[in-house]
Amino acid sequence: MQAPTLIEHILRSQPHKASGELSRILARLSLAGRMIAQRILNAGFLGEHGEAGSINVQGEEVKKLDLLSNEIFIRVFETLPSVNALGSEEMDDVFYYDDAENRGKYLVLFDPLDGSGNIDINGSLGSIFSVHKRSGKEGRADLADFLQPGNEQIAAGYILYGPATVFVYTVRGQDSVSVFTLDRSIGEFFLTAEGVRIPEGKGSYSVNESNESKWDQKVIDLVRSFRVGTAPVGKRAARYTGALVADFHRTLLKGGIFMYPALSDRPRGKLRYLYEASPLAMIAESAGGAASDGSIRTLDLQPSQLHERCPLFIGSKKDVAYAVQSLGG
Ligand code: AFP
Repeated sequence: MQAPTLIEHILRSQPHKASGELSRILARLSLAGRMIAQRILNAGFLGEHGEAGSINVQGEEVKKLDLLSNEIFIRVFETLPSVNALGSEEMDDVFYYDDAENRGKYLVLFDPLDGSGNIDINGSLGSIFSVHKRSGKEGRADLADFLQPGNEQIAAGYILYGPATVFVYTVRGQDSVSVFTLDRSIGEFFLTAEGVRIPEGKGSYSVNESNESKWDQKVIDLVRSFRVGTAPVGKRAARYTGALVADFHRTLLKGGIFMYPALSDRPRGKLRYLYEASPLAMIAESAGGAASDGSIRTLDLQPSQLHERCPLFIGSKKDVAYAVQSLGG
């Protein structure tokens, strides 16, 4: 039997009385994913590898593909007036279209190309997204509309550009995570897994161990316990790709924990709350897992800036609970 396409799945899952706006946003996100996947495939011979020559708001070197991917996200929502404004890891401030005053209630936030350090080595990359709603206001959205805790997200997901391109999403109230794989020959995503649950008691620990000298002693002990097998939840194998989406996707399917703790020179770690931690936390919880900053549930954190960072411990429920307990949270 032919598996449903992503669009069929989105429409089938939409509540009866829904206006269809969210479905259209998800459909456009899948379009952005297909366009970026194609761009990545061709980047090597189109001269689109390498640095763009600028530094982003995070103080990081911007790659050409970061900018191209960001442009793609902007373009796909231009003709969708239900989307009022955008927030992107690659843009310092909120992005408005020229007709922002007349646009709708949805806000889309995204990290257009996560793990861009992997571009030039043909490693895995990803895009992360979330959809938020403004509360009962008309006109142009303001910054405050974007500063919502993760538990207010309407939908969240990611696209992983690996050997295959996969689209993973969840919608608030459904508590179910679905995975779709792109058939490149016809440009269509097909359902490949539904109701995904993060396995318990197995999998990997995923952390950049070269940061050990900048960790708190409790983090050093925690990571060691996963490595040598003294953690009560069991021993975990070490895996780290340097692309959060790839490391998270493995954790989602195989179990274990991904960690990006606070560092002595970065007290709130490296990862961005709105663009990385919060959407993935929604996926993790919808798949029966958990996410925390070491003491507070990730989805309960209240951001005060667009580019706010937070430590992240995410994955199997018991592994995250053990991490939080070990850190004294
Ligand atoms: P880049 O997009 O700059 O490569 O950053 C990727 C990332 O935000 C996330 O995808 C990784 O998990 C994390 O940073 C890797 O950071 P380290 O290089 O410090 O381990």
